[in-house]
Parts: sequence; structure tokens; C-alpha cells
Amino acid sequence: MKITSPTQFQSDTGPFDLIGDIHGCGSEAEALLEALGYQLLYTGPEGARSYDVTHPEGRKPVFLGDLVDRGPRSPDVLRLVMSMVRAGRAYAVMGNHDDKFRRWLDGQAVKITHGIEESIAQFAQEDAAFRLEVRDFLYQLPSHLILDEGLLVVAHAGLAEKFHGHFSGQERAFALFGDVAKHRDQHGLPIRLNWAADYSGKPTVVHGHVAEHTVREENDVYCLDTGCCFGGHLTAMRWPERDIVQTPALAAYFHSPRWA
Ligand SMILES: [Mn+2]
Repeated sequence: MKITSPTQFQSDTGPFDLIGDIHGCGSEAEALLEALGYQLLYTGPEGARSYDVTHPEGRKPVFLGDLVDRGPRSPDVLRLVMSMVRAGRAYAVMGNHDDKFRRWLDGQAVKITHGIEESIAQFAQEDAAFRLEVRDFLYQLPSHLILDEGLLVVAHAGLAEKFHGHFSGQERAFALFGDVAKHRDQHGLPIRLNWAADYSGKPTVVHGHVAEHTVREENDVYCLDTGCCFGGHLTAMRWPERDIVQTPALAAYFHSPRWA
């Protein structure tokens, strides 16, 4: 289903479990969902697994993007998330890595850096039909969603209030990459500006993208990316309860100069 407006599911009051950047960490994603009370039925070994995931109380995960790259099981993570979103049992927004991987699947030229090489190697085992299915799924992911009667805004890198509720080029760039400076740091990485310091909007904003060792909250803006792929944790926040539930990474799968 094509999502034509960020407000399309605004009347869905959840409850939700907001989940930060998975980055191919399939085992940690399975463990986190089980810790959150989901019932995971699956067939197939790791790397070729299909899922049927439900929650006895009807809770829904909201995946905050960056499903792929860096970790060892991006195809499994995609099968899990795609099955839940298609069944109407979960939401997902697009991350910058998902967008880049979609372009690679589409045959477009992308830089083979920042962990896409892991996804490409894993997809060598996958058939053309699955690649097409993933490409089409990633294409239709929204850049942001408004949920719970407007109390909750989710976007991969967060979203300044002026962009809430409308899809546009500027909105999409912010939702995928955040507020970034024009110049880059000594590692050639974008310098991120702290837009949350100026946030005073009514909705709570929950995002991923900026990996830190602990959950960060400022002005009702939460970042749930706790660097699972770097050896940190995979993090969920229950909504509306705002409880944090985490599962530790089984390994450090990828190195970042920003993660020490
Ligand atoms: Mn990420």
C-alpha cells in the first residue's frame, strides 16, 4: 500500500513499541521482540528465516529505519519487518541506509561504503524475486509518520516541527539525515546539528540515526539508536508508557570512528 500522507495512520493509538536502528542485527531484533512480549513463529535457519510475529495484546512495533547494512542478517530483518508491515501489525519509516540500499537494488550507482557491502554480500544468496520484493517495499516506506492522534511523530533522523505532516523534498532530507552542516568532519562524515535543542512542538518526536551509548532525550525528542551494530544495544521504547527495553549486541559487527 502506498502511503500518501504522514497523517494516514494518525488515528491509530497503538500501543506501540518504537525500535531503533537494527542494521541487520537479526538475532538482537528477535531477542528484543521476545523481551517486548511478541510471539515469534519462524521457519528456516538464520539467514533464510521466515516469520509470523504477533503480540497477544495487539501491540505494534514501529521500526525507525536503517533495517539494513553492517550487521550479519539484513535479509532476515527485512523478511521479519516486511511480513509485519504487510499484515498491518507494524509500521516502518525509511532510513538513509534503506534508501541507499533500495537504489543499489534498482541498479543505480551508489558508494560501496558504510556497511552496504555487508548487505550486498548477503543478498548474493537471495533470488531475483526477493530482491524485487525488497526494492518495492523500501520504495514505499514513508519518510515520517504521525501516530496516536498527533501525539507522536516518528522519523529516522527526527523532524523539526515545521516539517510535521507534509511530505516534501526538504522534509525527506531532514527525516533521513537530520539537520546537517554543509562541511564535514575530519573523518569525512557529516556534522550533525542539534535541532532538538530548539524543539518546542506538541508531539513527542522519536527517532534513530545518531548512535550513542544511551538513550538521549531533550525537549521531548528521543533518540533510540544505541549502536547495536557497533556492539552497543538494540533499544525499544514502549508508547505511551515510555519504558525503555534493551537487548545487548551479541558482537561488534562494524567499526565506526564515532563509536568508542
Ligand atoms: Mn543508522
